[in-house]
Amino acid sequence: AADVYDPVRSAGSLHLRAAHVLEGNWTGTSTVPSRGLYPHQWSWDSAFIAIGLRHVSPLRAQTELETLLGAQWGDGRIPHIVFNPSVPLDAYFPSPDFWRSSTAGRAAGAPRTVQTSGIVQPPVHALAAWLVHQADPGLSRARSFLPRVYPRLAAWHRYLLHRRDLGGGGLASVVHPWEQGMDNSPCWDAPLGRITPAPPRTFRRADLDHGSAEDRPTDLDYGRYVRLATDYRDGGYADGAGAEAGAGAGRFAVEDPAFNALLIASEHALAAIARELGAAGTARHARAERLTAALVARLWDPAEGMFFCRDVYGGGEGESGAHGTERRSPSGDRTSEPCLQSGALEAERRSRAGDRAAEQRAQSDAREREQRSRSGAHGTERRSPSGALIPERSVAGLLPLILPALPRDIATTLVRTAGGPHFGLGGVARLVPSYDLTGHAFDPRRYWRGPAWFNTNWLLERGLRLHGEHGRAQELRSALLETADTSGFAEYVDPYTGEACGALGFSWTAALTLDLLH
Ligand code: 9YW
Repeated sequence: AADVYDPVRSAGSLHLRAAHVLEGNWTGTSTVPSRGLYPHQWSWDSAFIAIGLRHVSPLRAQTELETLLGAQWGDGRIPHIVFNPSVPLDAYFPSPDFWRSSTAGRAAGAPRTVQTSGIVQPPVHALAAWLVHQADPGLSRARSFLPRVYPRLAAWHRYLLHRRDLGGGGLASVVHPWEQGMDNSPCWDAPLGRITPAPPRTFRRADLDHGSAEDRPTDLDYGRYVRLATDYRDGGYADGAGAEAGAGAGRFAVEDPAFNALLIASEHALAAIARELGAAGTARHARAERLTAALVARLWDPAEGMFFCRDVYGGGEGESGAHGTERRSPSGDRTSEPCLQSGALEAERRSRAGDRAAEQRAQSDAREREQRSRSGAHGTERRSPSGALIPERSVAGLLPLILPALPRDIATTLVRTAGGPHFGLGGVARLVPSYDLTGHAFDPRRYWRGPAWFNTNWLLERGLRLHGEHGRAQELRSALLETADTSGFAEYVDPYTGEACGALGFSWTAALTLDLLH
């Protein structure tokens, strides 16, 4: 029947339509995420876009990354937005006059001519550069693409691994929810709860001109985003000790599993680039493996079978947090998180069900995990602020599946968790949701609190293939292609129905569709 989706029949035209979306969003030097909502260049969007664009124009894909890297700061950071000077200031908030990069960011080496934001986004860039090179090595060599981008990518990783190791355990921290890319994820609720919001009348939300308010972050969250960004700017965008001087209203630092997994995958890609350029690359591979071990040590929760975010400034001595009550995080750390730790939740549920033995088991498991984490049983944690795990199940906690050096048992467990009740892969969910289907904050339409996104599902598809889960990868690939097609390349979709949310004709959705078609 005509209304049954047939991937073979539609593949050709899907390819053309995806390429057409990217054509329409191309500005001449880079690609906007979407014409209406996001009229500038976004950092991790550009990396995903380049990964798809390489199949239609390797030259444009190289240019996309070169334009972004052209706005890199002297300290190595790649800004999360590069502003297009021909777009009116009120088209997007926060605009260049908010970030004031060329003045407030001078000490950190912000560029003088181009205006940018001062925060970062996940480091997908070295991975993108390597994939773009591989699409047309001849063109890449003729244009010296890799020799030109390599030093910039290396400086970017140096910035993240040194200036942003705020937890002291070897991983990079994000200092703003926008940096992790999943703006209003429930993972940020507890650490954000400690931040005093900027007053609502001091800023204007341009995002509400384009998206429906029910799908977007709340005003209260927005006030906190603005406060954090203002404090960072007023501290000259300094990190670490310098940052604390500028932070008046509270501190935010989170080690996120997706951000760090992407950094590690990109470190493996940098090793491959180094080899292509005639160096050994072995030191970088070794570093990527050490980072994988640090990721497991600091963020893996064996009892929950997934990775969690670490709230670096959470759970400190005497801290009661904005919500007053101290709770236990998934690994038993103290946290000011408002919802119950899952071991405790399980004990409570079993107790209600009258299952005394299971209840005691759950309680003693929780105690054991607490002791393990207090005594630093994972071994590699240094003292300094180690914080607490945040007991919210985000898709970010599955994305380390993209890592080649992930221990086999962890990869197997992650696949099982993805297919279980919280994420519904291959079961109740059409695409893997951004947040726990059974979670207290789940909302199938509100941005990063439930809807499914194409970039995270594309990463999962890659991870499944990497770890030999070809059947599941194939299923997810088909679901992605079908949903991209039927949703009009939506920004994100309802994870159950695939119904379109946010902007249509969204660049990374089109780009990753192209990549899956190849
Ligand atoms: C915003 C551009 C960006 C993405 C982020 C996404 C959203 C910007 O859009 O943030 O104004 O909310 O959360 O991941 O890079 O597509």
